[in-house]
Amino acid sequence: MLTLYEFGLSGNCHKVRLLLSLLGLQYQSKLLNSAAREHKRDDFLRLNPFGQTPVLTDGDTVVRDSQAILAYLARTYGADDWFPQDPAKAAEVMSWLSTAANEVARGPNAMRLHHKFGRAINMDEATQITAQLLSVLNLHLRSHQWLANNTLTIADIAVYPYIALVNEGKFDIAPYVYVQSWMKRIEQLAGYVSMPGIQHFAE
Ligand SMILES: N[C@@H](CCC(=O)N[C@@H](CS)C(=O)NCC(=O)O)C(=O)O
Repeated sequence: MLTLYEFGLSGNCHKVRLLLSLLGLQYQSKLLNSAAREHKRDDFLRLNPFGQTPVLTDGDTVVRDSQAILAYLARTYGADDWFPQDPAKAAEVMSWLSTAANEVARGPNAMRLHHKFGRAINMDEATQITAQLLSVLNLHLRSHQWLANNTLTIADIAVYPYIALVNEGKFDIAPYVYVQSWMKRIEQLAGYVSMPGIQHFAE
């Protein structure tokens, strides 16, 4: 049985929900109460010593970190394209997983944490990272349908949520038309699931 320990409003948790749904996998959701700091309790810290969601358990296997969970699910339950065995293709996916953990986290995720949850951040830095990230994505997606290997992979799933939530960080995505078309393609996938706050581009 797959169990996802999650926060309802977390984009990192949404990556996992989205892939679980696209793969048609059943799972049990354990919603943690962040206000009650359930993610800092001993029983949860045994699963993730960083005290962060998401965490996925699959029988005795415990996986922390959204990128690691996507990789685990893809290799365990998905077709090879999702996260290929081929080293060069895997590296291309990995490069975008790193972008999700770095630029996406320090840019659009940080801006949303500030505007939606009141987190103190360096706004100039986060805005500059977000603008550069969206420019890079827009240029890439001008000539590619998907982020890696010209096919849908976990790279798209890892980067998508905080870009789709960028309006909650008060960043204007209007100029980035190729990014919007990519988000529309993701929204139209069979099994797509949304979350509160996501801006939709598909009619
Ligand atoms: N690199 C981690 C980051 C996880 C993360 O920052 N989780 C947030 C929710 S989106 C969290 O649990 N924050 C609570 C805390 O850090 O105390 C991942 O991708 O899963």
